[in-house]
Amino acid sequence: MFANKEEFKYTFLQRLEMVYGKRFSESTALDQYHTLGNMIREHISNHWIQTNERNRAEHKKQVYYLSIEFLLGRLLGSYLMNLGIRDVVEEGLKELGIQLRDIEEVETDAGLGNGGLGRLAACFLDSLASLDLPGHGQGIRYKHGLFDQKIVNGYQVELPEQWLRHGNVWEVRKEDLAIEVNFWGKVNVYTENGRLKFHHIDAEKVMAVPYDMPVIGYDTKTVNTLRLWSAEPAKFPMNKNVMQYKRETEAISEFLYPDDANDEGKILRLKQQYFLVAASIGSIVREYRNRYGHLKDFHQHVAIHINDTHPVLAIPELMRILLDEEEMSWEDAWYITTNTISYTNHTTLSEALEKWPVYIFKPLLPRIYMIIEEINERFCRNLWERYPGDWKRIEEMAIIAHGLVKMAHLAIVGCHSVNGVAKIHSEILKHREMKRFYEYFPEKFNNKTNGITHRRWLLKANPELATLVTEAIGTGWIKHSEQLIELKRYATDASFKEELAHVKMKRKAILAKLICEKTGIAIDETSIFDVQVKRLHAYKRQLLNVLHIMYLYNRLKADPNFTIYPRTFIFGAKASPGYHYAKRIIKLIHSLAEKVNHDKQIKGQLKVVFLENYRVSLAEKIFPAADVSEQISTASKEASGTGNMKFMINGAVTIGTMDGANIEIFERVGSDNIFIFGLTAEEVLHYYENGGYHSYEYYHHDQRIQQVVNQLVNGFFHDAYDHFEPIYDSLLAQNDQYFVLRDFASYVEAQEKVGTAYEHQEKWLEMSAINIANSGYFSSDRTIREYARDIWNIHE
Ligand code: 26Y
Repeated sequence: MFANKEEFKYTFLQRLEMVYGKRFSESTALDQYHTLGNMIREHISNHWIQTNERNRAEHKKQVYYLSIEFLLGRLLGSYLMNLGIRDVVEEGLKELGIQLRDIEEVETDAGLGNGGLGRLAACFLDSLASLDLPGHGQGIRYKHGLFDQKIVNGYQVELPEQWLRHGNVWEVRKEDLAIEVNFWGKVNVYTENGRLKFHHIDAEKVMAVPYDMPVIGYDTKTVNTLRLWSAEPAKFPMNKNVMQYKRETEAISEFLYPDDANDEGKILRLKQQYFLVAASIGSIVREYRNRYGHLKDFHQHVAIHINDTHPVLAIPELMRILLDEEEMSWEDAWYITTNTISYTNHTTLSEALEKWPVYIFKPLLPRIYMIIEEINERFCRNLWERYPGDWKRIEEMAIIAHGLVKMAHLAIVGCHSVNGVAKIHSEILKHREMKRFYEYFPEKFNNKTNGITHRRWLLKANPELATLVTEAIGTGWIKHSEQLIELKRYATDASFKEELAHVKMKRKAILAKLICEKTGIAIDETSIFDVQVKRLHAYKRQLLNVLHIMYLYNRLKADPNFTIYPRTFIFGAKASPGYHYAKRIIKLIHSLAEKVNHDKQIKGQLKVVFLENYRVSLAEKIFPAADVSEQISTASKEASGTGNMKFMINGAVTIGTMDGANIEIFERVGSDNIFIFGLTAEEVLHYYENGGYHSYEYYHHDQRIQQVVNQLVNGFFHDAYDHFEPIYDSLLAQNDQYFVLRDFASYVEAQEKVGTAYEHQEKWLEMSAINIANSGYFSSDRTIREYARDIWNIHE
């Protein structure tokens, strides 16, 4: 179709005029974007159909990845790259007088997620398709993705995100494949031919309408599917109040993470979860029945993966279909269900472990609740046999206890595989958080260290560096990321390092320009770009970073002879709307920036920048420009982290704790090429178990700490003098749950080492090159191969 740029130009112009009824000269960037998008969709439609036909004909086992989040970002650039037509298109457009980059910029991010878990799902889709594996995503087509963040006077303001405002060129609505989902009502139980029957009556029906998006792999004909479900009123609603019914129905796919502070919000979240699951399983089963007629060997041809516990109702939903529709025995249904479904845990934080009150659950999903009760009873009976008389243990492990349904327990009991996302995380699950379950089901537990698609995060995001890499080691790394290790021998090659420095400078200049445009802050392009971008959360300790900057500032002010290598501290973070503490940290960063950036006395040695509305497309501009990657979570708290990998592959050096995947980065690059500080996970957990840390002592004994902590409340930040009291209290009155003060001295020391190391450019560039060389392991291709082999049992 686009054999050469002449052909491309011809088709492009013809399509544009045909669809928009205007001359090219009158067209907008948005028209051009839509035209390109439509051309790509047509271009791949044959491969999309063929992929589905091949899957059917070859009876290949299919994987479905169920996730409440898919943080896709922009798709145009990534699809052009994966199809290998970027150059043709770029050159063709140039001859028409337009820049491909400008067209790319009008695409709104598909921001259907809030952080690592959602971006991981998106990276996995790319790897599945690129490895020619039959793996598809299923999620919710939220009308509004994660809120748009505006900063007003230093405070975060949330605006509804509107990614569908101009339509979505990548999707195909498939109304004929809609699935009916049932809520509320009651269950009639009766006997028929000696079998118990369950009849769900008076249910409120909701239509789940699928929108399919193609997932185009790199340099392959495989086109998988991401199916996103939209909630619509049923054709013939039985409800009295039709308007209210319509509103309530559409609310299901309106927002990602509606506020769940009250019961109404909780009901809506649980509705979303069941909606996703019932629609996904419903469509998988329907397709399967069409092909095989019955569900007896379902687990041999289908694998369903649940991304955290949010889609865990897949377990009782599949049971419901096998029991009530297929009329299987409990034992057969259970065997098929547990052998089909597998589960990844992404956190050990107790506030993120989902527990639903029975009083909400039972009326909303009456039949599903009955099935969970039965699963729980059978499980508890087994526990009783194994641990007779051990009430405490059984109570601890039960799926329903004290009026709550524990979703993680349901996941472990109902899946054949449970995995953590980094070595240390999986160990913590086995030996602490899920210890009892590991004792009972040791064979289920395994680790799959996270990865990122190196194609988006290096090849697409940083073409300058990608070209340099290719010049050194050829193009093999694009499909085989492990080949990046061949860069190791260039780590001491002077001309390679010179090029590397050049590329980094170029990317820093691009980011500096963007920062200036967005914030008005002029930054020194030769300063160290020290970056912390991630969700805002106490455990991620943006506060530790801030306190260190305050300390540097104080020192520069107090001692005119003290100098540092100039540094620009760059932040990007959204705070979840109800998380007031996190929002205060955002304000704190802004207040600090205000003070530091305008202080002539420190002679531009320090700058603080907050980039608003951090999201995938912005991330792609930040990672390539970073010198230092801040991965400073309280050890044991960050399950893995994946930003750390995106920095590493772009040649940034990590300053971090021994937490999550940092540990595996450390193991690969060695202690000379990473800056590690702070308590270990063992030490942190020991403190938690023995209550041994007293933050006040650290405050009392360390003048530097005392000064910066006092400055939170003593009028130092005069624009918000009483706004930071809760932060002050978290550090002292609440005894610093995240060990910020405990790790402060060690962090300062590590930061000093960073500054010194950077001054030795030759050595620094060597560190940078070694980081890139060792990043191949952290490709999601590797991760997906492991899932495919160990958990899903699927093959190309
Ligand atoms: C439902 C609600 C309580 C909830 C909403 C979102 C619970 C969890 C989440 C999201 C969690 C998340 O993004 N976790 C991150 O997953 C990444 C991918 O595995 C990890 O790298 C990262 O450490 C972890 O915080």
